[in-house]
Amino acid sequence: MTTGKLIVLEGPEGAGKTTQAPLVAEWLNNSGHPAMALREPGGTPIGDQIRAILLDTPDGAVGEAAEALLYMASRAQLVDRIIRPALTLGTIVLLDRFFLSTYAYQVAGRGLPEAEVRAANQLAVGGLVPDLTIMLTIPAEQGMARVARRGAHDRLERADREFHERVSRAFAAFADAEWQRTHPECGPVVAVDAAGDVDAVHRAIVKVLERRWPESFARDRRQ
Ligand code: Z5A
Repeated sequence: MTTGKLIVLEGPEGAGKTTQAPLVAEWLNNSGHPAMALREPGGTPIGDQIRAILLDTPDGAVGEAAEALLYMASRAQLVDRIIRPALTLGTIVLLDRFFLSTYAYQVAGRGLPEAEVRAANQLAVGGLVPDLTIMLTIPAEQGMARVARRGAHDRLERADREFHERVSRAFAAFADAEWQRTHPECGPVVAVDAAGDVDAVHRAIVKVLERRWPESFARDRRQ
């Protein structure tokens, strides 16, 4: 493999993105494909400061437009300083959340205008399109139950039920072929059922990668 790939993991809270991203990176590294796992917001010193503002600030203190632009600022820094250089070196980047999260939370959830958010994202990523997004799907109650078992609740996780329902419906729509056709900036999206245990979800993700790039990944399994 001479150039890297940007593979995004998306889905609602508790779907297992943060659990799966390092597992997939490890599987790729063990198969001889240099890979790294990153997350949004964060992943750079400035992005980590933005993450603290976004997730630790009391409800209502960050306005909706400011919130969207802070996500974009973290993303711009991550793309410029880490993701593009890594892709140039041939690294596969497993990214926990990207622009689809902005569509789900800021556009569908908060109600910000799609065209303006899309333009801001274009400035942030400079035309970078994921090679693949794996959308982890899980019933909202099951995902929230996982998060509740974990204990800590950040500001967004405490947002009201209707907000979470709008976010869930948005994530469900992203795997739809027509939605993808009209949102080429998000690249191809493949849904994976994330309701099973950690190993089952990991195997399902690996299968998607093997099917998508058999020349790169399926061969490794036969060796
Ligand atoms: N956000 C936004 O609004 N706009 C944007 O543009 C972007 C983000 C990029 C980031 O929070 C917040 O930013 C997020 C959206 C918003 N907020 N909300 N709400 P984060 O990074 O702190 O958290 P998250 O991305 O939402 O992660 P999460 O809630 O932790 O979900 P997850 O990563 O999909 O799940 P997990 O951490 O891997 O697992 C959750 C728990 O379930 C944990 O205890 C695991 O051990 C357990 N788990 C994981 N997989 C399984 C399976 N298969 N079975 C059983 N238990 C499991």
